Amino acid sequence: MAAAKKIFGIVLAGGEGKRLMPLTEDRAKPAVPFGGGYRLIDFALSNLVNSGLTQLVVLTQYKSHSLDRHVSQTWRLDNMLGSYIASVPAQQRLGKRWFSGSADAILQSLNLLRDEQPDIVVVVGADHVYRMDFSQMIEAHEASGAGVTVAAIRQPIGLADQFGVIDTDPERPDRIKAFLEKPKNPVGLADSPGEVLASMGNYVFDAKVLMDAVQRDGDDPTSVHDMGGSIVPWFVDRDQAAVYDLNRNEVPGATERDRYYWRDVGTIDSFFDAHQDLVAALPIFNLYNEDWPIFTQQRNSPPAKFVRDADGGIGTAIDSIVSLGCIIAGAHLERSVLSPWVSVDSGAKVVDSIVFERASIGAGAVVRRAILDKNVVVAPGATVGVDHAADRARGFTVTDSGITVVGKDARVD
Ligand code: ADQ
Repeated sequence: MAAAKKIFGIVLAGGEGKRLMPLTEDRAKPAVPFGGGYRLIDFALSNLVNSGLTQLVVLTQYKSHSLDRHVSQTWRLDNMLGSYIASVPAQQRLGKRWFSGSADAILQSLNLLRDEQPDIVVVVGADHVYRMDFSQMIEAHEASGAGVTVAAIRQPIGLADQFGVIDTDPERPDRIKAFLEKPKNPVGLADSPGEVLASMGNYVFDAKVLMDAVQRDGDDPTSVHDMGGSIVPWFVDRDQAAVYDLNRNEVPGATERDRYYWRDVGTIDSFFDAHQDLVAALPIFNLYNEDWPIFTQQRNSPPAKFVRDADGGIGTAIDSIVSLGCIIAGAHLERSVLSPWVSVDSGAKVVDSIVFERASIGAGAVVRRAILDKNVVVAPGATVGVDHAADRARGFTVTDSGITVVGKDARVD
């Protein structure tokens, strides 16, 4: 019997996440809380671990403290048979500089690959919400004979300028004929002009091929040194890039609604919308799939509690997610997601909102279409998301679509 191939996973987690400001003011994008108790990176790591990968590194750089802490406290494989998940900061191995792009991050971490000597390397981004079984993509990669395989999903053409857009040859639909990183004038798919085939930012490489590629890229002064901007196009130009459409992927327990679900939550609007996908009675993305769990830190916290207030007002929540440690006292929540240890007092209303850990919302306050970061205090009777001019005047971010974001530790009077 042939020895099993050794597979190594690299999670690219150094992105700055500028378009998620102010949520990324103090933390790397992969550490942004999501869905109550999770961090964005939990989705990538859960998918890799559920796919059977047990040697994983997380390459960090920008404001990585909270990300490092989350990875080291939560993602502990027990080192049996060499399993581990390690968070690796930019180490300046090639001179005193940070990573200049995602390919450079791998180049500067090549010692990890030299030490482990894997056969196959799976490289993934850290800031998407989805389920995917990478073992099926690895099989497809090996069958294709290509140097790299790029995971892809159809996306609306209006979003094409955020993605690598893939064109395939109808004669050989698994090969990438052309790859344009974030094109301004994209062409829609022949069978669906309103869509493009977008790279998910997840790649499978033969290890040696990846090592050669990032080294060659590092020697090229004209390169932008990132995976989508330089590495993938190099393989495409040599007819060495294959595509793996997520619609081929079968994840245990997936529902008809979420089997082809993938969201880049890189903007406040997309982050907000992805939360709305969680809260409906029939969620578009189902967190309750025990066959392909999304793992996160398990806290020693009491359950959420809903109580009457002193005047007999009833604490209620409809179409909402309420995490451990929350107390809802005579207040009403609707289509909202609360992280652990949030308190909401008498008569307050929280509608269409996302509230991070340890925020507190005082009696009679109204929070509407808003995101409140960690430790935000909304004073009794105050409002957020009700008067956008007043929100802006208080220094809060308000998006064009009318979502108000209140940064960490702020007090709202
Ligand atoms: P982007 O996400 O815009 O597009 P990039 O900024 O390179 O590309 O980020 C990719 C991943 O690498 C993210 O997880 C990010 O956190 C991480 N990263 C970025 N710079 C890094 C660095 N210096 N060190 C470590 N990690 C770093 C990419 C692809 C597109 C694809 C989209 C899908 O380039 O082709 O369509 O992802 O969202």
